[in-house]
Amino acid sequence: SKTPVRVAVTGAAGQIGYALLFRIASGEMLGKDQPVILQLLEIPDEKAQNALKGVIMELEDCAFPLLAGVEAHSDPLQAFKDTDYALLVGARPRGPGMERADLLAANAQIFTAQGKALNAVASRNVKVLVVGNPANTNAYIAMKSAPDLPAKNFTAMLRLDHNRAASQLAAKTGTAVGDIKKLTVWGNHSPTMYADYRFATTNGKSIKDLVNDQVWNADTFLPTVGKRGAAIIAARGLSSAASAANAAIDHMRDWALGSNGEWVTMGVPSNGEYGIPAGVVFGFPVTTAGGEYKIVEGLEIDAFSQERINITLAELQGEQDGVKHLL
Ligand code: NAX
Repeated sequence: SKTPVRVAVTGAAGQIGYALLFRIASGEMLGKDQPVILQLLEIPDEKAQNALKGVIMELEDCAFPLLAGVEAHSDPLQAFKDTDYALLVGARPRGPGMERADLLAANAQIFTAQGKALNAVASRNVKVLVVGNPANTNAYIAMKSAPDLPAKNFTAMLRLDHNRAASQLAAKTGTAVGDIKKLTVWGNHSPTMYADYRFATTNGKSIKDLVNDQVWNADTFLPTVGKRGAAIIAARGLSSAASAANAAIDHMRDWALGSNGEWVTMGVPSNGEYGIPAGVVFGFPVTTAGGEYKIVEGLEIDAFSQERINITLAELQGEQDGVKHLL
């Protein structure tokens, strides 16, 4: 059988962690033939470490045949040792009265330290997914703090936005969500993201032609996808967790195992594609194969799309400028 791979997960005792770890351990992320060792990180706080112990007891009690080991850590230098995959879920949430700049600064501290730790001890080919918000900027910070690792291996999660958009389009067109192809979400994981179905098909038919309603696109579809996280908080009293964990699994699985030619959305550092300045971690359409992603190039950007892309890019550059002095 295959040699186990190491998967680090931060924020492992949080609610996304609780929806994520069991699926990684059951083989849904890296394949049903791939043993994994989970290297879990939580803050040193006693309550968090105790909660982590409880999660580990439950992982043990699942008796997953693919789970070759579980470790609990409070130091990223230990949690990231030799890790092949790192899912950075833990982040500082916005507290009452906290300004945006404070939030950025608190997270800059976390992701600078974690980027440095990855740089020091992780596998030289570690694949990093940042889920913790602000996800794109946190991925940018970690990437900048890990100069010895390939920048392209630092990615941010836009897949939840992608999946949310797919589900809205399936409902609108009365087709199965699994039949939707060539959808993408540009930009920042925030309400400014631009879910773009101009190239998308369902059962091979153009969704743009089927919908044929630009007012619905601008006034219903985009706000529904953009505010979906808030709608879930309003309904559930808690932020999305199972769907976020599912998107993290989708992102990593497709990156590791390939998308079979299908488009998926990943937040990845730009090389200048579509006029996005190099280094900005931006949601792009990508295809994946052989453990690598490739940005889909050559798509036409119309005036409406350019305007949307400019808005989400400006927001990201604002975040980036807000942390520059801390890097
Ligand atoms: P929880 O508050 O339930 O869990 C977060 C956990 O992270 C806590 O147990 C906390 O102790 C831990 N933590 C905090 N700082 C840490 C650090 N420096 N090292 C290790 N662990 C640390 O939040 P949860 O609902 O699980 O959400 C986690 C993050 O995902 C949040 O930042 C959230 O905003 C973000 N999300 C991102 C999404 C995306 O699409 N990119 C969607 C879902 C989610 O909102």
